[in-house]
Amino acid sequence: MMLEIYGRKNSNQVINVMWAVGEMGLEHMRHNVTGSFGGEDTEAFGKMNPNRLVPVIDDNGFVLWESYAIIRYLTRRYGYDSLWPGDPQQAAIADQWMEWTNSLVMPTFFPIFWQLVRTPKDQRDYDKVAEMANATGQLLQIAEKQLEGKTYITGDSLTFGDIPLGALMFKYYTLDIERPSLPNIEAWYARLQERQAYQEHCMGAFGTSPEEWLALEKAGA
Ligand SMILES: N[C@@H](CCC(=O)N[C@@H](CS)C(=O)NCC(=O)O)C(=O)O
Repeated sequence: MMLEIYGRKNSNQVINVMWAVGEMGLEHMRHNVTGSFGGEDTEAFGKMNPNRLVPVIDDNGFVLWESYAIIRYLTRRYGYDSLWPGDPQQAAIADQWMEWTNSLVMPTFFPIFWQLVRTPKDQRDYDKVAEMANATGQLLQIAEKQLEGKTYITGDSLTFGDIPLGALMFKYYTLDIERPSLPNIEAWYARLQERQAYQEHCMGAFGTSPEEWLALEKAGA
């Protein structure tokens, strides 16, 4: 038995988990579920996750859903003293940035992705895109300050605190939106792009329309 991960690789929450798995070099098997692959309606999947959402993991019989809980579990178990800082206060700071990304950045930034990728061009609200891009830029000033003089979000090495925000940076810097100058974030993003696991899991092409998105998903992008 090995670690099994259920979720299509273009799902944002699956991307976060896969990046962590890749950084730790965990032997695993991933199964495509949801999106054009379907599979979330089966009895077996409903037993694993009654919400019928991805990601879900099965770690030798231990089943867990909710991507942040999964990342915390995997890094604490398999990445202790590296992706999961051994010092409890450092771990708490990593957790703080993960939660911050979830509670403030996701609801501000992700609607832009839905507008510019998952919504047909003639139905897009470009005023909303501009407004949310401006709000995202302001929010990122907070991470910009945190990254001053640091290599990664909590200090010298990558931790789980880098994962949710770091994974979003590929979308943030690929989408056609206005961005303020954020030198510390740009340098951090450049460092992330040098990491093999980031390239493999976070930099998948997502297209500029629902049709392109679907074609890339089917092609296994
Ligand atoms: N809070 C949950 C959210 C899970 C979620 O909404 N997953 C999405 C993909 S990112 C999903 O399964 N959507 C159904 C679908 O893609 O068909 C988590 O972080 O795991």
